[in-house]
Amino acid sequence: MTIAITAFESSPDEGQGLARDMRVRWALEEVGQSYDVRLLSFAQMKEPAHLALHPFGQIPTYEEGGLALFESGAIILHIANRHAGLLPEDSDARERAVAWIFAALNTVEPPIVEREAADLLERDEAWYAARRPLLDDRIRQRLGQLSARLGEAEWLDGGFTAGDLLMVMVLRRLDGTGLVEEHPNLAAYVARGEARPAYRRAFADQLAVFTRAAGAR
Ligand code: GTB
Repeated sequence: MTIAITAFESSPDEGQGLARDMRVRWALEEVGQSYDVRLLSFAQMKEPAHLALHPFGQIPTYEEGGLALFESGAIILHIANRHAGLLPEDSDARERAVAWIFAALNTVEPPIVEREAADLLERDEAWYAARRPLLDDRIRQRLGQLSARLGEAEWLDGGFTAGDLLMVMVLRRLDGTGLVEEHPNLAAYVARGEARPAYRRAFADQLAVFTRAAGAR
């Protein structure tokens, strides 16, 4: 069955893998599923046709036959449940991998998003300078805890899982901040994720959207 996902037609990072379709692309590459990509402008994301797929008018979405999904976590979980390669066979290990999916999205990502939002929307506020170090500290606390748990292991719980995929993607949002580099084991963990052939194919495909667009201009 053909799989179709949606992605940004143009993105602030110009295809550096930060927009959330990258997670879905990477998961599909890991399990060896081909897919089509429908590129959307910001205006198209808010039109009724897209709102029928995604109530919040965002990317990514995922369509496969009669199934339409939104929310990158739900999409990754669906792919991981349907295809071998992203969740362990053992049922307890599988549930723990799902816990890491939630940890990435619900525990580690929120303070990172909060910091990004502050930089984007609150720079001119009188309290921005005072609040910013607090936001960094909230992230540092999570990274310290994650680093302690990872230790010298390659992945968070045994072999590579969808939990690692999402955790690496979430940590990549801190590129350029130096916060991940405060923990060499976390920096090496992200580098291991980025070195996976499936990641590299997904990254190249996302980047190609923007290099093609630049070439056409
Ligand atoms: N919880 C949802 C999910 O996980 O799927 C969040 C989806 C979401 O935030 N989508 C963003 C979006 O569609 C794109 S990924 N935004 C448009 C809108 O809300 O109108 C967020 C993102 C985009 C670009 C960068 N970047 O260029 O650095 C980083 C992150």
